Order: sequence, then structure tokens, then C-alpha cells
Amino acid sequence: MQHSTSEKTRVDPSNPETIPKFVDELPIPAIAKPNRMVNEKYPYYAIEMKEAKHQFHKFFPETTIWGYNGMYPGPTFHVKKDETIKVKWMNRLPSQHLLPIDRTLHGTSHSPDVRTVVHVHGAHVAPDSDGHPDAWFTRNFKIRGETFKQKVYEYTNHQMGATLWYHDHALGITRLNVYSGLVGFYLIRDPLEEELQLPSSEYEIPLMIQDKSFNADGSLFYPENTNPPAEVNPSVVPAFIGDTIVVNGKVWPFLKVEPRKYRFRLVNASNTNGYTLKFENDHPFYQIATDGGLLSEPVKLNSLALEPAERADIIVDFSTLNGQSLILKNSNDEGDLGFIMQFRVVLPLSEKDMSKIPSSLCSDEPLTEEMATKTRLLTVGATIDQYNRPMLLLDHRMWDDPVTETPSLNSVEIWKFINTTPFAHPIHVHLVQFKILHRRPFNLDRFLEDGYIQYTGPAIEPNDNEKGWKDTVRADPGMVTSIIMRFENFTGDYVWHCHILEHEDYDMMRPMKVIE
Ligand SMILES: [Cu+2]
Repeated sequence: MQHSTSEKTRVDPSNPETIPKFVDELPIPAIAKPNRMVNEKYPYYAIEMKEAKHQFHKFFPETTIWGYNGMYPGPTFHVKKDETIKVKWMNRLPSQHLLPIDRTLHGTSHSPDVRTVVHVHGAHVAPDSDGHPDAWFTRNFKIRGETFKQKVYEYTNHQMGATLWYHDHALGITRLNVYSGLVGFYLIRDPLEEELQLPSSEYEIPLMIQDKSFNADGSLFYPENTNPPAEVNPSVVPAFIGDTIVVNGKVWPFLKVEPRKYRFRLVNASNTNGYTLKFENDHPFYQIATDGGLLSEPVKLNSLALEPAERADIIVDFSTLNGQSLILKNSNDEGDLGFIMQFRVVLPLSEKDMSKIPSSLCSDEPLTEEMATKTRLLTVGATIDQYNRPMLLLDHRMWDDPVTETPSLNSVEIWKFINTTPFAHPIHVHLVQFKILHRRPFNLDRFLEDGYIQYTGPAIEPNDNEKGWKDTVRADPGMVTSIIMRFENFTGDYVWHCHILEHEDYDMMRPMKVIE
């Protein structure tokens, strides 16, 4: 396709109607390289958070972003299961934030504007390497938050092979730091997985989906203020959805593929937006993994819902589509946000496709309700703050309230999320991978009146493609969503929260302490 210079001049980054789709090739993020070995044993990585220029679309001016090693998305970690790595995450960012800061939110009134801390989402890791929201640090570690302990994080990777991702988690500004570009993939590889002959190497592609809005000059747009209150400006917004879709850093990209099977590692890294992914011609695909690793068997799908922070590994077989193009759509939206990216089956088959979609993927040890020694009832709710703004809360408590979720080491617990709001919240628990037990409708009016949970229907099993290990669960409105998990290996301070980042920052996050 040829584009004239006049087309370039007509493109207005702030107006999605003027932005041509599928003109940029999908980038594959660079692979993170260890700088050296520690004691000839541990790969050691030094990663710098830096301001940089990024080309979101070939007809956009360059955009200032923040990225790990100056890249958006950051470099992809490829690590082996059970192999320890060390990472020194370094802040080399300027002292002024790219985006407007609300100083009424937790942690924002007396702290520096630009502070960072890195969380590997889904990692089973010691608390001092988990990226606690108060363990933030500024440029060159000059100022440090109250729970800061160490400059070098250690990841032991004692968990299943999985598609994890890393992102910023600094208290009260997570939504702004992530939106600025502080995100990347962290892939754990399990040698057992190699034996399954899944599509691999250049046929295994990570896809990070985010929504973004731009100003006319190509700079990132993030809203400064909602309606009232005028006295809080900038003010957090209760939700933010951009007007373009960005995959691996390009707006509505395309990917040329061979007529064969591919494995895609999907993450929804958006602030608020959820997607229901679907090929335009209903082309089926197979989900093989959830947040925490392989499913016990592949699940054939025509569409796949992904809330913020959820991941899915899927296999798509393009072998019957030689010469065709197909668009990956988002059926939640009829407009521009209904388009994710395009696949063009135009590359010649380089060799016979020997990869497989095995009928069975991995054996699974179940967690049963009888194993649980504690059940926690946790409200997912909303209130109104002193400025008349909506404020979302977990268990009616704020981030700064004393810790109440204190599971014992090696215990199994059931957590029931009682959603009293009219929308779904993706709830993320650090440290663990859990199983979804069920979702069950309840009488909301009765619950709001006297706190009694009167179920109004039978418990609904999770979908087949949600039956694997999860670290983020969609808590549906009007439902009690039950999960079960075991707290193993580590004690100390962690967090659990809604992964809609505008909610997490205000004030839908709670401490969690695993005790002896
Ligand atoms: Cu939420």
C-alpha cells in the first residue's frame, strides 16, 4: 500500500477517524539481555527506566514515552523455570511527570512526583522483590518510599512456565506510570513445555494490547479533570478508555504470517478497558494457557474475553487461509476500538509445520473447598468522597487502613468477592496463583440492607478457559466470585487490588500480610 504525503498531513493523532489502520508492521519487543553473571550462577540484569521518543504510527510525529531501557514495550525477559535471576531496576526518569498528578490520592500529597517501583505481575516472589507500592524510589534511588528494602530484586521463578508481565506499581500514580509506557513481558519457560511441540521461536509471538489517546501533536493524552470538583485539579477519573488500540507499541498494526500454526501470548495491559477478542470471520483458535501457565487441555474458542492484567496463550492455525487477511476484532465495541490488528497470511511456508495442538497439556492438582481453613467475605464496592467523587473500595476499607487479610503460611483460603457495583472489576492477588471456584448471583438490595448474602441462583462454574491457574479474576456485578489459593514459601507484606488502574490508585487496593 502506498501512502502519499498528503495522507500524512491529514492524519491527526487526536482524531482516530483520520488514522489509517494496519499501516505499521507489528514490532516484536527486544529480548532482555543479562549484563553479567553473579557468582557464575545468577544472570544479572540492569534495566533503566528512561524517557525516550517512540513512533506509535508511521504518520504520527514522535511521542515522548517512558520505557524500560527507553523502550515501549520494555525488553522481554525470557527466563527458565526454577532459574534465579537478579534485576536492578533503575530510575533515570526526569523529575517532572509526563502526565497530570492528582495530589488527593493515597501516597501523593508529600511524595516526589516521579517515583517508580516494578512489579512482575504473576510472580511467586519474596516480598522485598515484589514491588510493594510503598517501596518506590526516585531517580538514582535518591528518595525512597517507606517500605523500600533493596535495589536489586531476586526472582527465583519457582512456578509454572507462564506469560507474566512487568509494570510500574508506585502508590497513587500507577495508572500514569503504566500509561506512560512502563510495561514489558516476562516469560517463564518450562522445559516440559518444550516437549509438547507447541509453535515456538519465530512462531511464538507476544501481543500486548493497550488503548491510548493522543493530542494533535502526537503527545500522549490523559484527562486532567473530570466534571466537578473544581477544587481538585487534576483529578483522578473513575475510568479511562483511550480512542486507539496499540499492540506492542504500534497503533492498529498488521502482522505477516505463514499458513501454519502460531502461538500468541496475549496480555491486556490497558488501564481500564476490557476486550472480547474475535476474528472477523469467526476463525476459531485454541487457548492453551491462562495467567499462571498451561491449562490441563486446550479449549477451542471463537471469542476470548480479557480484562485488564489477564493473559491468555492461544494457538491460531492460519494453514487454511493462505493469501487471506483477517482482522482481530474486539466485539465489545462497534467503533474504532472494535479493531485490534490485522493478520496477513502472505509469507511462504518456510518448512512443514510440525508443531502441535496436543490433546492434553499438563496434569493439574486440584484445590478443593474442603482444604480451605479460612473463608473471607470481601465486598467490592463504592462510596462518595469528600469532593463528591466516586471512590471504589475493597471490604469498605482504604489502602491506609490496617491490614486485615493475614493468611497463614501454607494455608488454603477461599476469598469471596461480593460485587455491589454495576460493573466488573478484575481482582488481582499478589504472590499466588489461584483457581476460580464459581460465580453465584445474589440479592444486592438485601445485602446492602442488612449484609446477608441471599443467593438467587445456583453457583456458575468458570468457563473452560478460566479453569487454569489465575492471578486476576473478573468479579462480575451482582455476583459473588469465589477463588481458592494456597499461600506458600514466603511470608511478609504483599497487596491485593482491582487492576483497573484508575480504581487501584483510588482506593481499590489493600495490604495483605502472609504470617508464620
Ligand atoms: Cu475496579
